[in-house]
Amino acid sequence: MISNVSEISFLEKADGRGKLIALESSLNIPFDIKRVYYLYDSNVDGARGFHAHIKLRQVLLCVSGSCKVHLESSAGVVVHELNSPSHGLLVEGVVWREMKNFSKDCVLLVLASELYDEQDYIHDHDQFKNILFS
Ligand code: T46
Repeated sequence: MISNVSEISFLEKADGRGKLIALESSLNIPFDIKRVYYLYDSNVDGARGFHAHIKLRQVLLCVSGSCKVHLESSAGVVVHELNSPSHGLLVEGVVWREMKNFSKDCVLLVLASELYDEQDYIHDHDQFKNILFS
């Protein structure tokens, strides 16, 4: 099972008024964006995620604050800190994710390639491992 995680940077349009970043399907986001959601007011001592997806492709970035994203794939577990609106993570294939260490002001923005589908989730870690190494 192929899984892939890569860092992705976005071009800032900066001028005397501040900064702007545009996220565009099939340009700087390598899929058609079908859904956008954001996690905010997350418990600073809490954790979210604890699942993998079968089909979903995502880009995750913090438009405010920071958090850590633990990603487990065939390459092992890698922890990424998201702390910039101009740097995100592209997550594709079967990757187990856990989000932790949320700052109080964290707004984690997620761009997704599919509409919400509970059937696309793997919540059982053993099942995830079986699929990953099948
Ligand atoms: C992911 C990480 C980064 C919806 O109704 N629509 C949606 O599009 C989503 C994403 C969730 N929900 C409902 C389902 C639950 O009742 O919102 C509630 C919280 O969702 P969940 O427990 O899945 O949240 P996280 O933070 O564990 O995971 C979410 C995404 O579900 C997941 O795709 O990769 O953020």
